[in-house]
This record gives sequence, structure tokens and C-alpha cells, in this order.
Amino acid sequence: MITVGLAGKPNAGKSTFFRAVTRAEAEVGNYPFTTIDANRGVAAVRTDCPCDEVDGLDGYCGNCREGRRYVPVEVIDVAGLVPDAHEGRGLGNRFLDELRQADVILHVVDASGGTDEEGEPVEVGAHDPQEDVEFLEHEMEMWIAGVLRDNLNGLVRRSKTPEFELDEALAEILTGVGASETDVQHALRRVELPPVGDWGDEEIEVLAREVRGLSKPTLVVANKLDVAPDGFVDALVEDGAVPASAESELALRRADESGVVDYAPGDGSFKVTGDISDEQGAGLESIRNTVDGYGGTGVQKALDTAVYGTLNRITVYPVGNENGWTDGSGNVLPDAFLLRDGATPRDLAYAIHSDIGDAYHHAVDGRTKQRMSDETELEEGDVVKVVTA
Ligand SMILES: Nc1nc2c(ncn2[C@@H]2O[C@H](COP(=O)(O)OP(=O)(O)O)[C@@H](O)[C@H]2O)c(=O)[nH]1
Ligand SMILES: [Mg+2]
Repeated sequence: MITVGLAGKPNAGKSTFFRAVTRAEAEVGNYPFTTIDANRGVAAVRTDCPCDEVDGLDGYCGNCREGRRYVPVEVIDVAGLVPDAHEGRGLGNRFLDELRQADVILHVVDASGGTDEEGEPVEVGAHDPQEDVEFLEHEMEMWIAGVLRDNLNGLVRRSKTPEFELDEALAEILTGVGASETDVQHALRRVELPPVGDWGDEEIEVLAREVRGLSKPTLVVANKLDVAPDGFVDALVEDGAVPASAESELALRRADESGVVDYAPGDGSFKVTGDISDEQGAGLESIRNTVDGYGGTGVQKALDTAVYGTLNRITVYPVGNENGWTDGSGNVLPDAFLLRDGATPRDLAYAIHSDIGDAYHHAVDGRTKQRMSDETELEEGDVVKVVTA
């Protein structure tokens, strides 16, 4: 499963975001929306379910909510980070240990400017959130550079042996930061470095920056949209951030669960459906003011953008029967996999199970019912039957 790390300074809203997206929701299919432990849980990205193409289902397939399909991802609420954590400040080491497991980082920034660079409360607008954006990437780069520096002597020694391969040796060193051999190979291709024996701080930092960008891609969430000055939000959004209000999302998911509103994560708005007190009504109205201006609370959009945008994933649906799009028990579109862009039918087979991958013979397109080429690059929403030998 893809792991999304929620990172940032204390009081930015990471835990609120985490609680909102990992809430158990009985209505949302039968996913195990669970909190695995206090800071690790299962959330979901949202996409359009292809089930409305199946005759007789009337747009309802049991694995989606009126055509909205939620595909599980793991989320980690990473310990709050303060500048210079790579030197062991604050909860630095716990932070790095949790970060290692993340495929993509959602950097939760307090866009209201109501907390200083260490997360201490100040007057709203007093701290420029733009200043928070870069420090997280810098901390990650310094962490990776530190790992490289600690292992440099060994690397130089090994480089003198005949069987030495730089990318393999680096990948071994960098497994501790969660970088893959492919990440390392791509990073090496992007930088021009002298032989290992001549590396100094500069070479190490250049390499660390590339490795960080590839193995820990980051998306900024401009949180606390509901109280943030417009100028702060706009400046962050201009640099690619997704504006969000984690607190509003949490309130809406709770209200939906208790039947007070009709709201599905990722919806642009919500309907009040239950009897509410004046106080609840006022609370919901203020949430409405926030979400109406931005087409939603932004929380689901942030998760979706991290997975489908930053990580470039696509949703592919394997089926046992290419005609009814069912599994052996008749469930329509029972599974959804988040594959890398460019994945082939064989990659899908391996994502289902390594035994299925090993036994892969060919695949059938669920729409055309034709046999697919092994080189086909799958696309968002593809429905595929894998045939094993
Ligand atoms: N107004 C507003 N407050 C928020 C939002 N998200 C979080 N907060 C508040 O910010 C404070 C810190 O939130 P928390 O999630 O504990 O931050 P963390 O330290 O990053 O985990 C709490 O008082 C939250 O209620 C938001 O979207 N809007
Ligand atoms: Mg927290």
C-alpha cells in the first residue's frame, strides 16, 4: 500500500488532518478504515468508479458511494518537526524513522501564520508561512546527506574493489532513508559527480538533494484555510500548495456520520439533512463559507493530488470475469490497485500477488474484451482480466 507521511512543524494541523482522513466510515464501502496505532492509519484517495458502465447496476456497485470510489492508502502522522531536527533537536530521530516509510510527503503548513517557526502560537498573520515551506525539504536533505557522509569512508574503500557498482553501493547505504535503487540510479544520472574518492560536502549535498526529490516527493498543504489571511493562502497556492481546512473536514465527516449532513469526502459542498441546534447551524454555516470559496475543504484533494499528481499513480481494476466485471463471487469491481504511471498488465499481475505475476500469461481488456499486448501502458480506470498459465 502507498504510504503518505503527514509532516510539518508542531501545531500545523497534522493530527487533525490525520484524524479526519482515517475516521472509520461504515458507509464507505467495506474498507478497513482503521487506526493501526495512534499515528498510523488507513485513509483513501477518491476517484470515479467505472461501475456505471455496467448495465443493470444503476451506478451502484457496493464498493463505491454513488460512483465515488475510495482506494485505501496508509497515512502516518509524523512527529512534529522543528528546524535542525537532523542534528537531533526535538523529536528529530523519531521523525526521521517515521519519514523513512513514506512514499510521498504531505507537508502540512499553518497558512494562517498563527504559529511561529517552532509551532508556538502567535497572533494570526504574525508569521509568514512561506518561511516554513523550505525548511522541511532542507531537513530531509540534511538527513540524507548525513547518512551519505557517515558512510563515505566505506564507500571510498569499496570503490577500489573490481566488483564495485556505485548505484548498488549507494542504494544499500540509502535503504535506511527509504530510497530505492531506481531512485539512486535516476539521481546519479541527473548530477555530474567526480569519482567517489574526490567527493566532499558539496558533492554529497548535491546528491542528497536529488535523492530527496525522487524518494520523498513533497506536496504542501496550506492548512487552516478557514482562518488564514487570503494573501498567505494565495502565495502558497501559487507555488503549488493545496489549500485545506483539516478542522472543517473533521467536523463534516463527524456530522455526516451522525446524520446531520450529507457529505462524502472530496465533495465540493454538503447538505444539512438532520435537526440541528442553533449552535451547530452557525458552525456549519461558517464551514460553508470556507468550502464554498474553494470547492471543498481541500483535505481529500490534498490526498488525491499527492497520490495521483505528485506520485503519478493510476487506478486499475482487476476482474475475474471480463464481461460482468466481477470476481468469482459476483462482486462488481472488487479490487482497485494504485499502479505507477506506465505500468503494464504484468505489473498489475504482480501487484495482485507475486504468484499471479509469476504465472502471468496474458491479459484481457475489460472494455474491448480483446487480448492486450504485454507492452500496453495501463491507464486510469482500466478494467483488466489477468489470465494465468
Ligand atoms: N482554524 C483551524 N484550526 C485548525 C485546523 N487544523 C488544525 N487546527 C488547530 O490547530 C491546533 C493544532 O492542531 P494539531 O492537529 O494538533 O497539530 P499538529 O501538532 O500538527 O498535529 C489545534 O488546536 C487544532 O484544532 C484548521 O484547518 N483550521
Ligand atoms: Mg500532532
